[in-house]
Amino acid sequence: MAERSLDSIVVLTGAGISTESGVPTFRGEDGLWRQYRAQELATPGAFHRNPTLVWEWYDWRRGLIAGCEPNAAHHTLAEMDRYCQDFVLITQNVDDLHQRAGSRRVVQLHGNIWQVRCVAESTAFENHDVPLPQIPPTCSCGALLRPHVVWFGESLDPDMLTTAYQAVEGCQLMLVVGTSAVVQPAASVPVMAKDRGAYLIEVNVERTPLSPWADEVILGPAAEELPKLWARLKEAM
Ligand code: BV8
Repeated sequence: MAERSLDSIVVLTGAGISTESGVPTFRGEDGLWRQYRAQELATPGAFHRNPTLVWEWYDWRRGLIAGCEPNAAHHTLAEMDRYCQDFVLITQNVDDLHQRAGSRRVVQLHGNIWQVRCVAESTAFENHDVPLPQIPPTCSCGALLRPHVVWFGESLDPDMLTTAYQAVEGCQLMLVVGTSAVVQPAASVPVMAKDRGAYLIEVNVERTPLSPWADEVILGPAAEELPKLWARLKEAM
C-alpha cells in the first residue's frame, strides 16, 4: 500500500460495524425478531398487510438503537472524515451511529430509522419518540406514517446512488466494513471501485462474496481492526 498517496477514500459499511455497539445484524443469528426474518418485515407488502406489526418491529429497533453508543470503528471513520481531503462514507445502516460518532460526509443509502414519512403527502421528518406513543403512528393529516427507510423491492434515492457512484470514480482506497455484500445495489459499489483501479480492503469477521476482489481481507471485529488499520494507513500517507 506504501507507494500510493491516500487522499481519496470511500468506505462502505453494513450492520457488522454496529454489532459491537449492540445493534443486531440482519443475517446473523441475532437478525431474527420474534419468528420473523428482517427481510420479511422490511418490505412494502409486509407494511401493507400489517402496519402495526412492522411498526412494533421498528419501535423495538429504535428502542434498542437509542441505548447503543458508536464504537471505536465508528469513531475511527469519523476521524478519517476529518483527516482526509476527499472522503465519502456510504452506509447501508439506518442506525445513525456514524453521524453520532461525528461523521459528516455520510450517504445513508437505505435511509434513517429516526425519520418517518407520511404515506399520503410523502413528507419526511425527524421523530425520536422511544417508545412511540401510538402504533401505528399517524400524520397530522390522518394518514399512516411509515419509517423513512428503503425497503426490499423499493428503489433507492437516485441522488444518493449517483453520489455513491461518483464517489468511487477515481478513489484510491475502497474500504468495506461489516457487510455480507449480498444486498444490491450497495454490494456492487466496491466492485465498481475496484474495476476503476481502487485498492480494496475488506474488514469482516468472516469472508464474504466480495473477498475474492479484495487486495486485503482483514478478518476480525471492526472495532478492533479499524483503529489498527487507520494507524497503518496514516503511516503510509
Ligand atoms: C432495489 C433498510 C430496485 C431497512 C435495507 C436478486 C438478485 C439481486 C438483487 C435482488 C434480487 N432480488 C431482489 C433484489 C434486490 C434486493 C436485494 O439485493 N436482495 C438481496 C437479498 C438478494 N435489493 C433491493 O430490493 C433494493 N432495491 O433493488 O430496487 C429493484 C426492486 C425490485 C427488484 C429488483 C430491483 C433495496 C435494498 C435495501 C433494503 N433495505 N435496510 C431497514 O434497515 O429496516 S437492506 C438491510 O439489509 C441493511 O440496510 C443492509 O443493506 C442489509 C443487510 O446487509 P448487511 O448490512 O451486510 O448485514 P448482514 O447482517 O447481512 O451482514 C453483517 C455482516 O457483518 C456479516 O458479513 C458479518 O460477518 C459481519 N460482521 C458481524 N459482526 C462483525 C462483522 N464484521 C466486522 N466486525 C464485526 N464485529
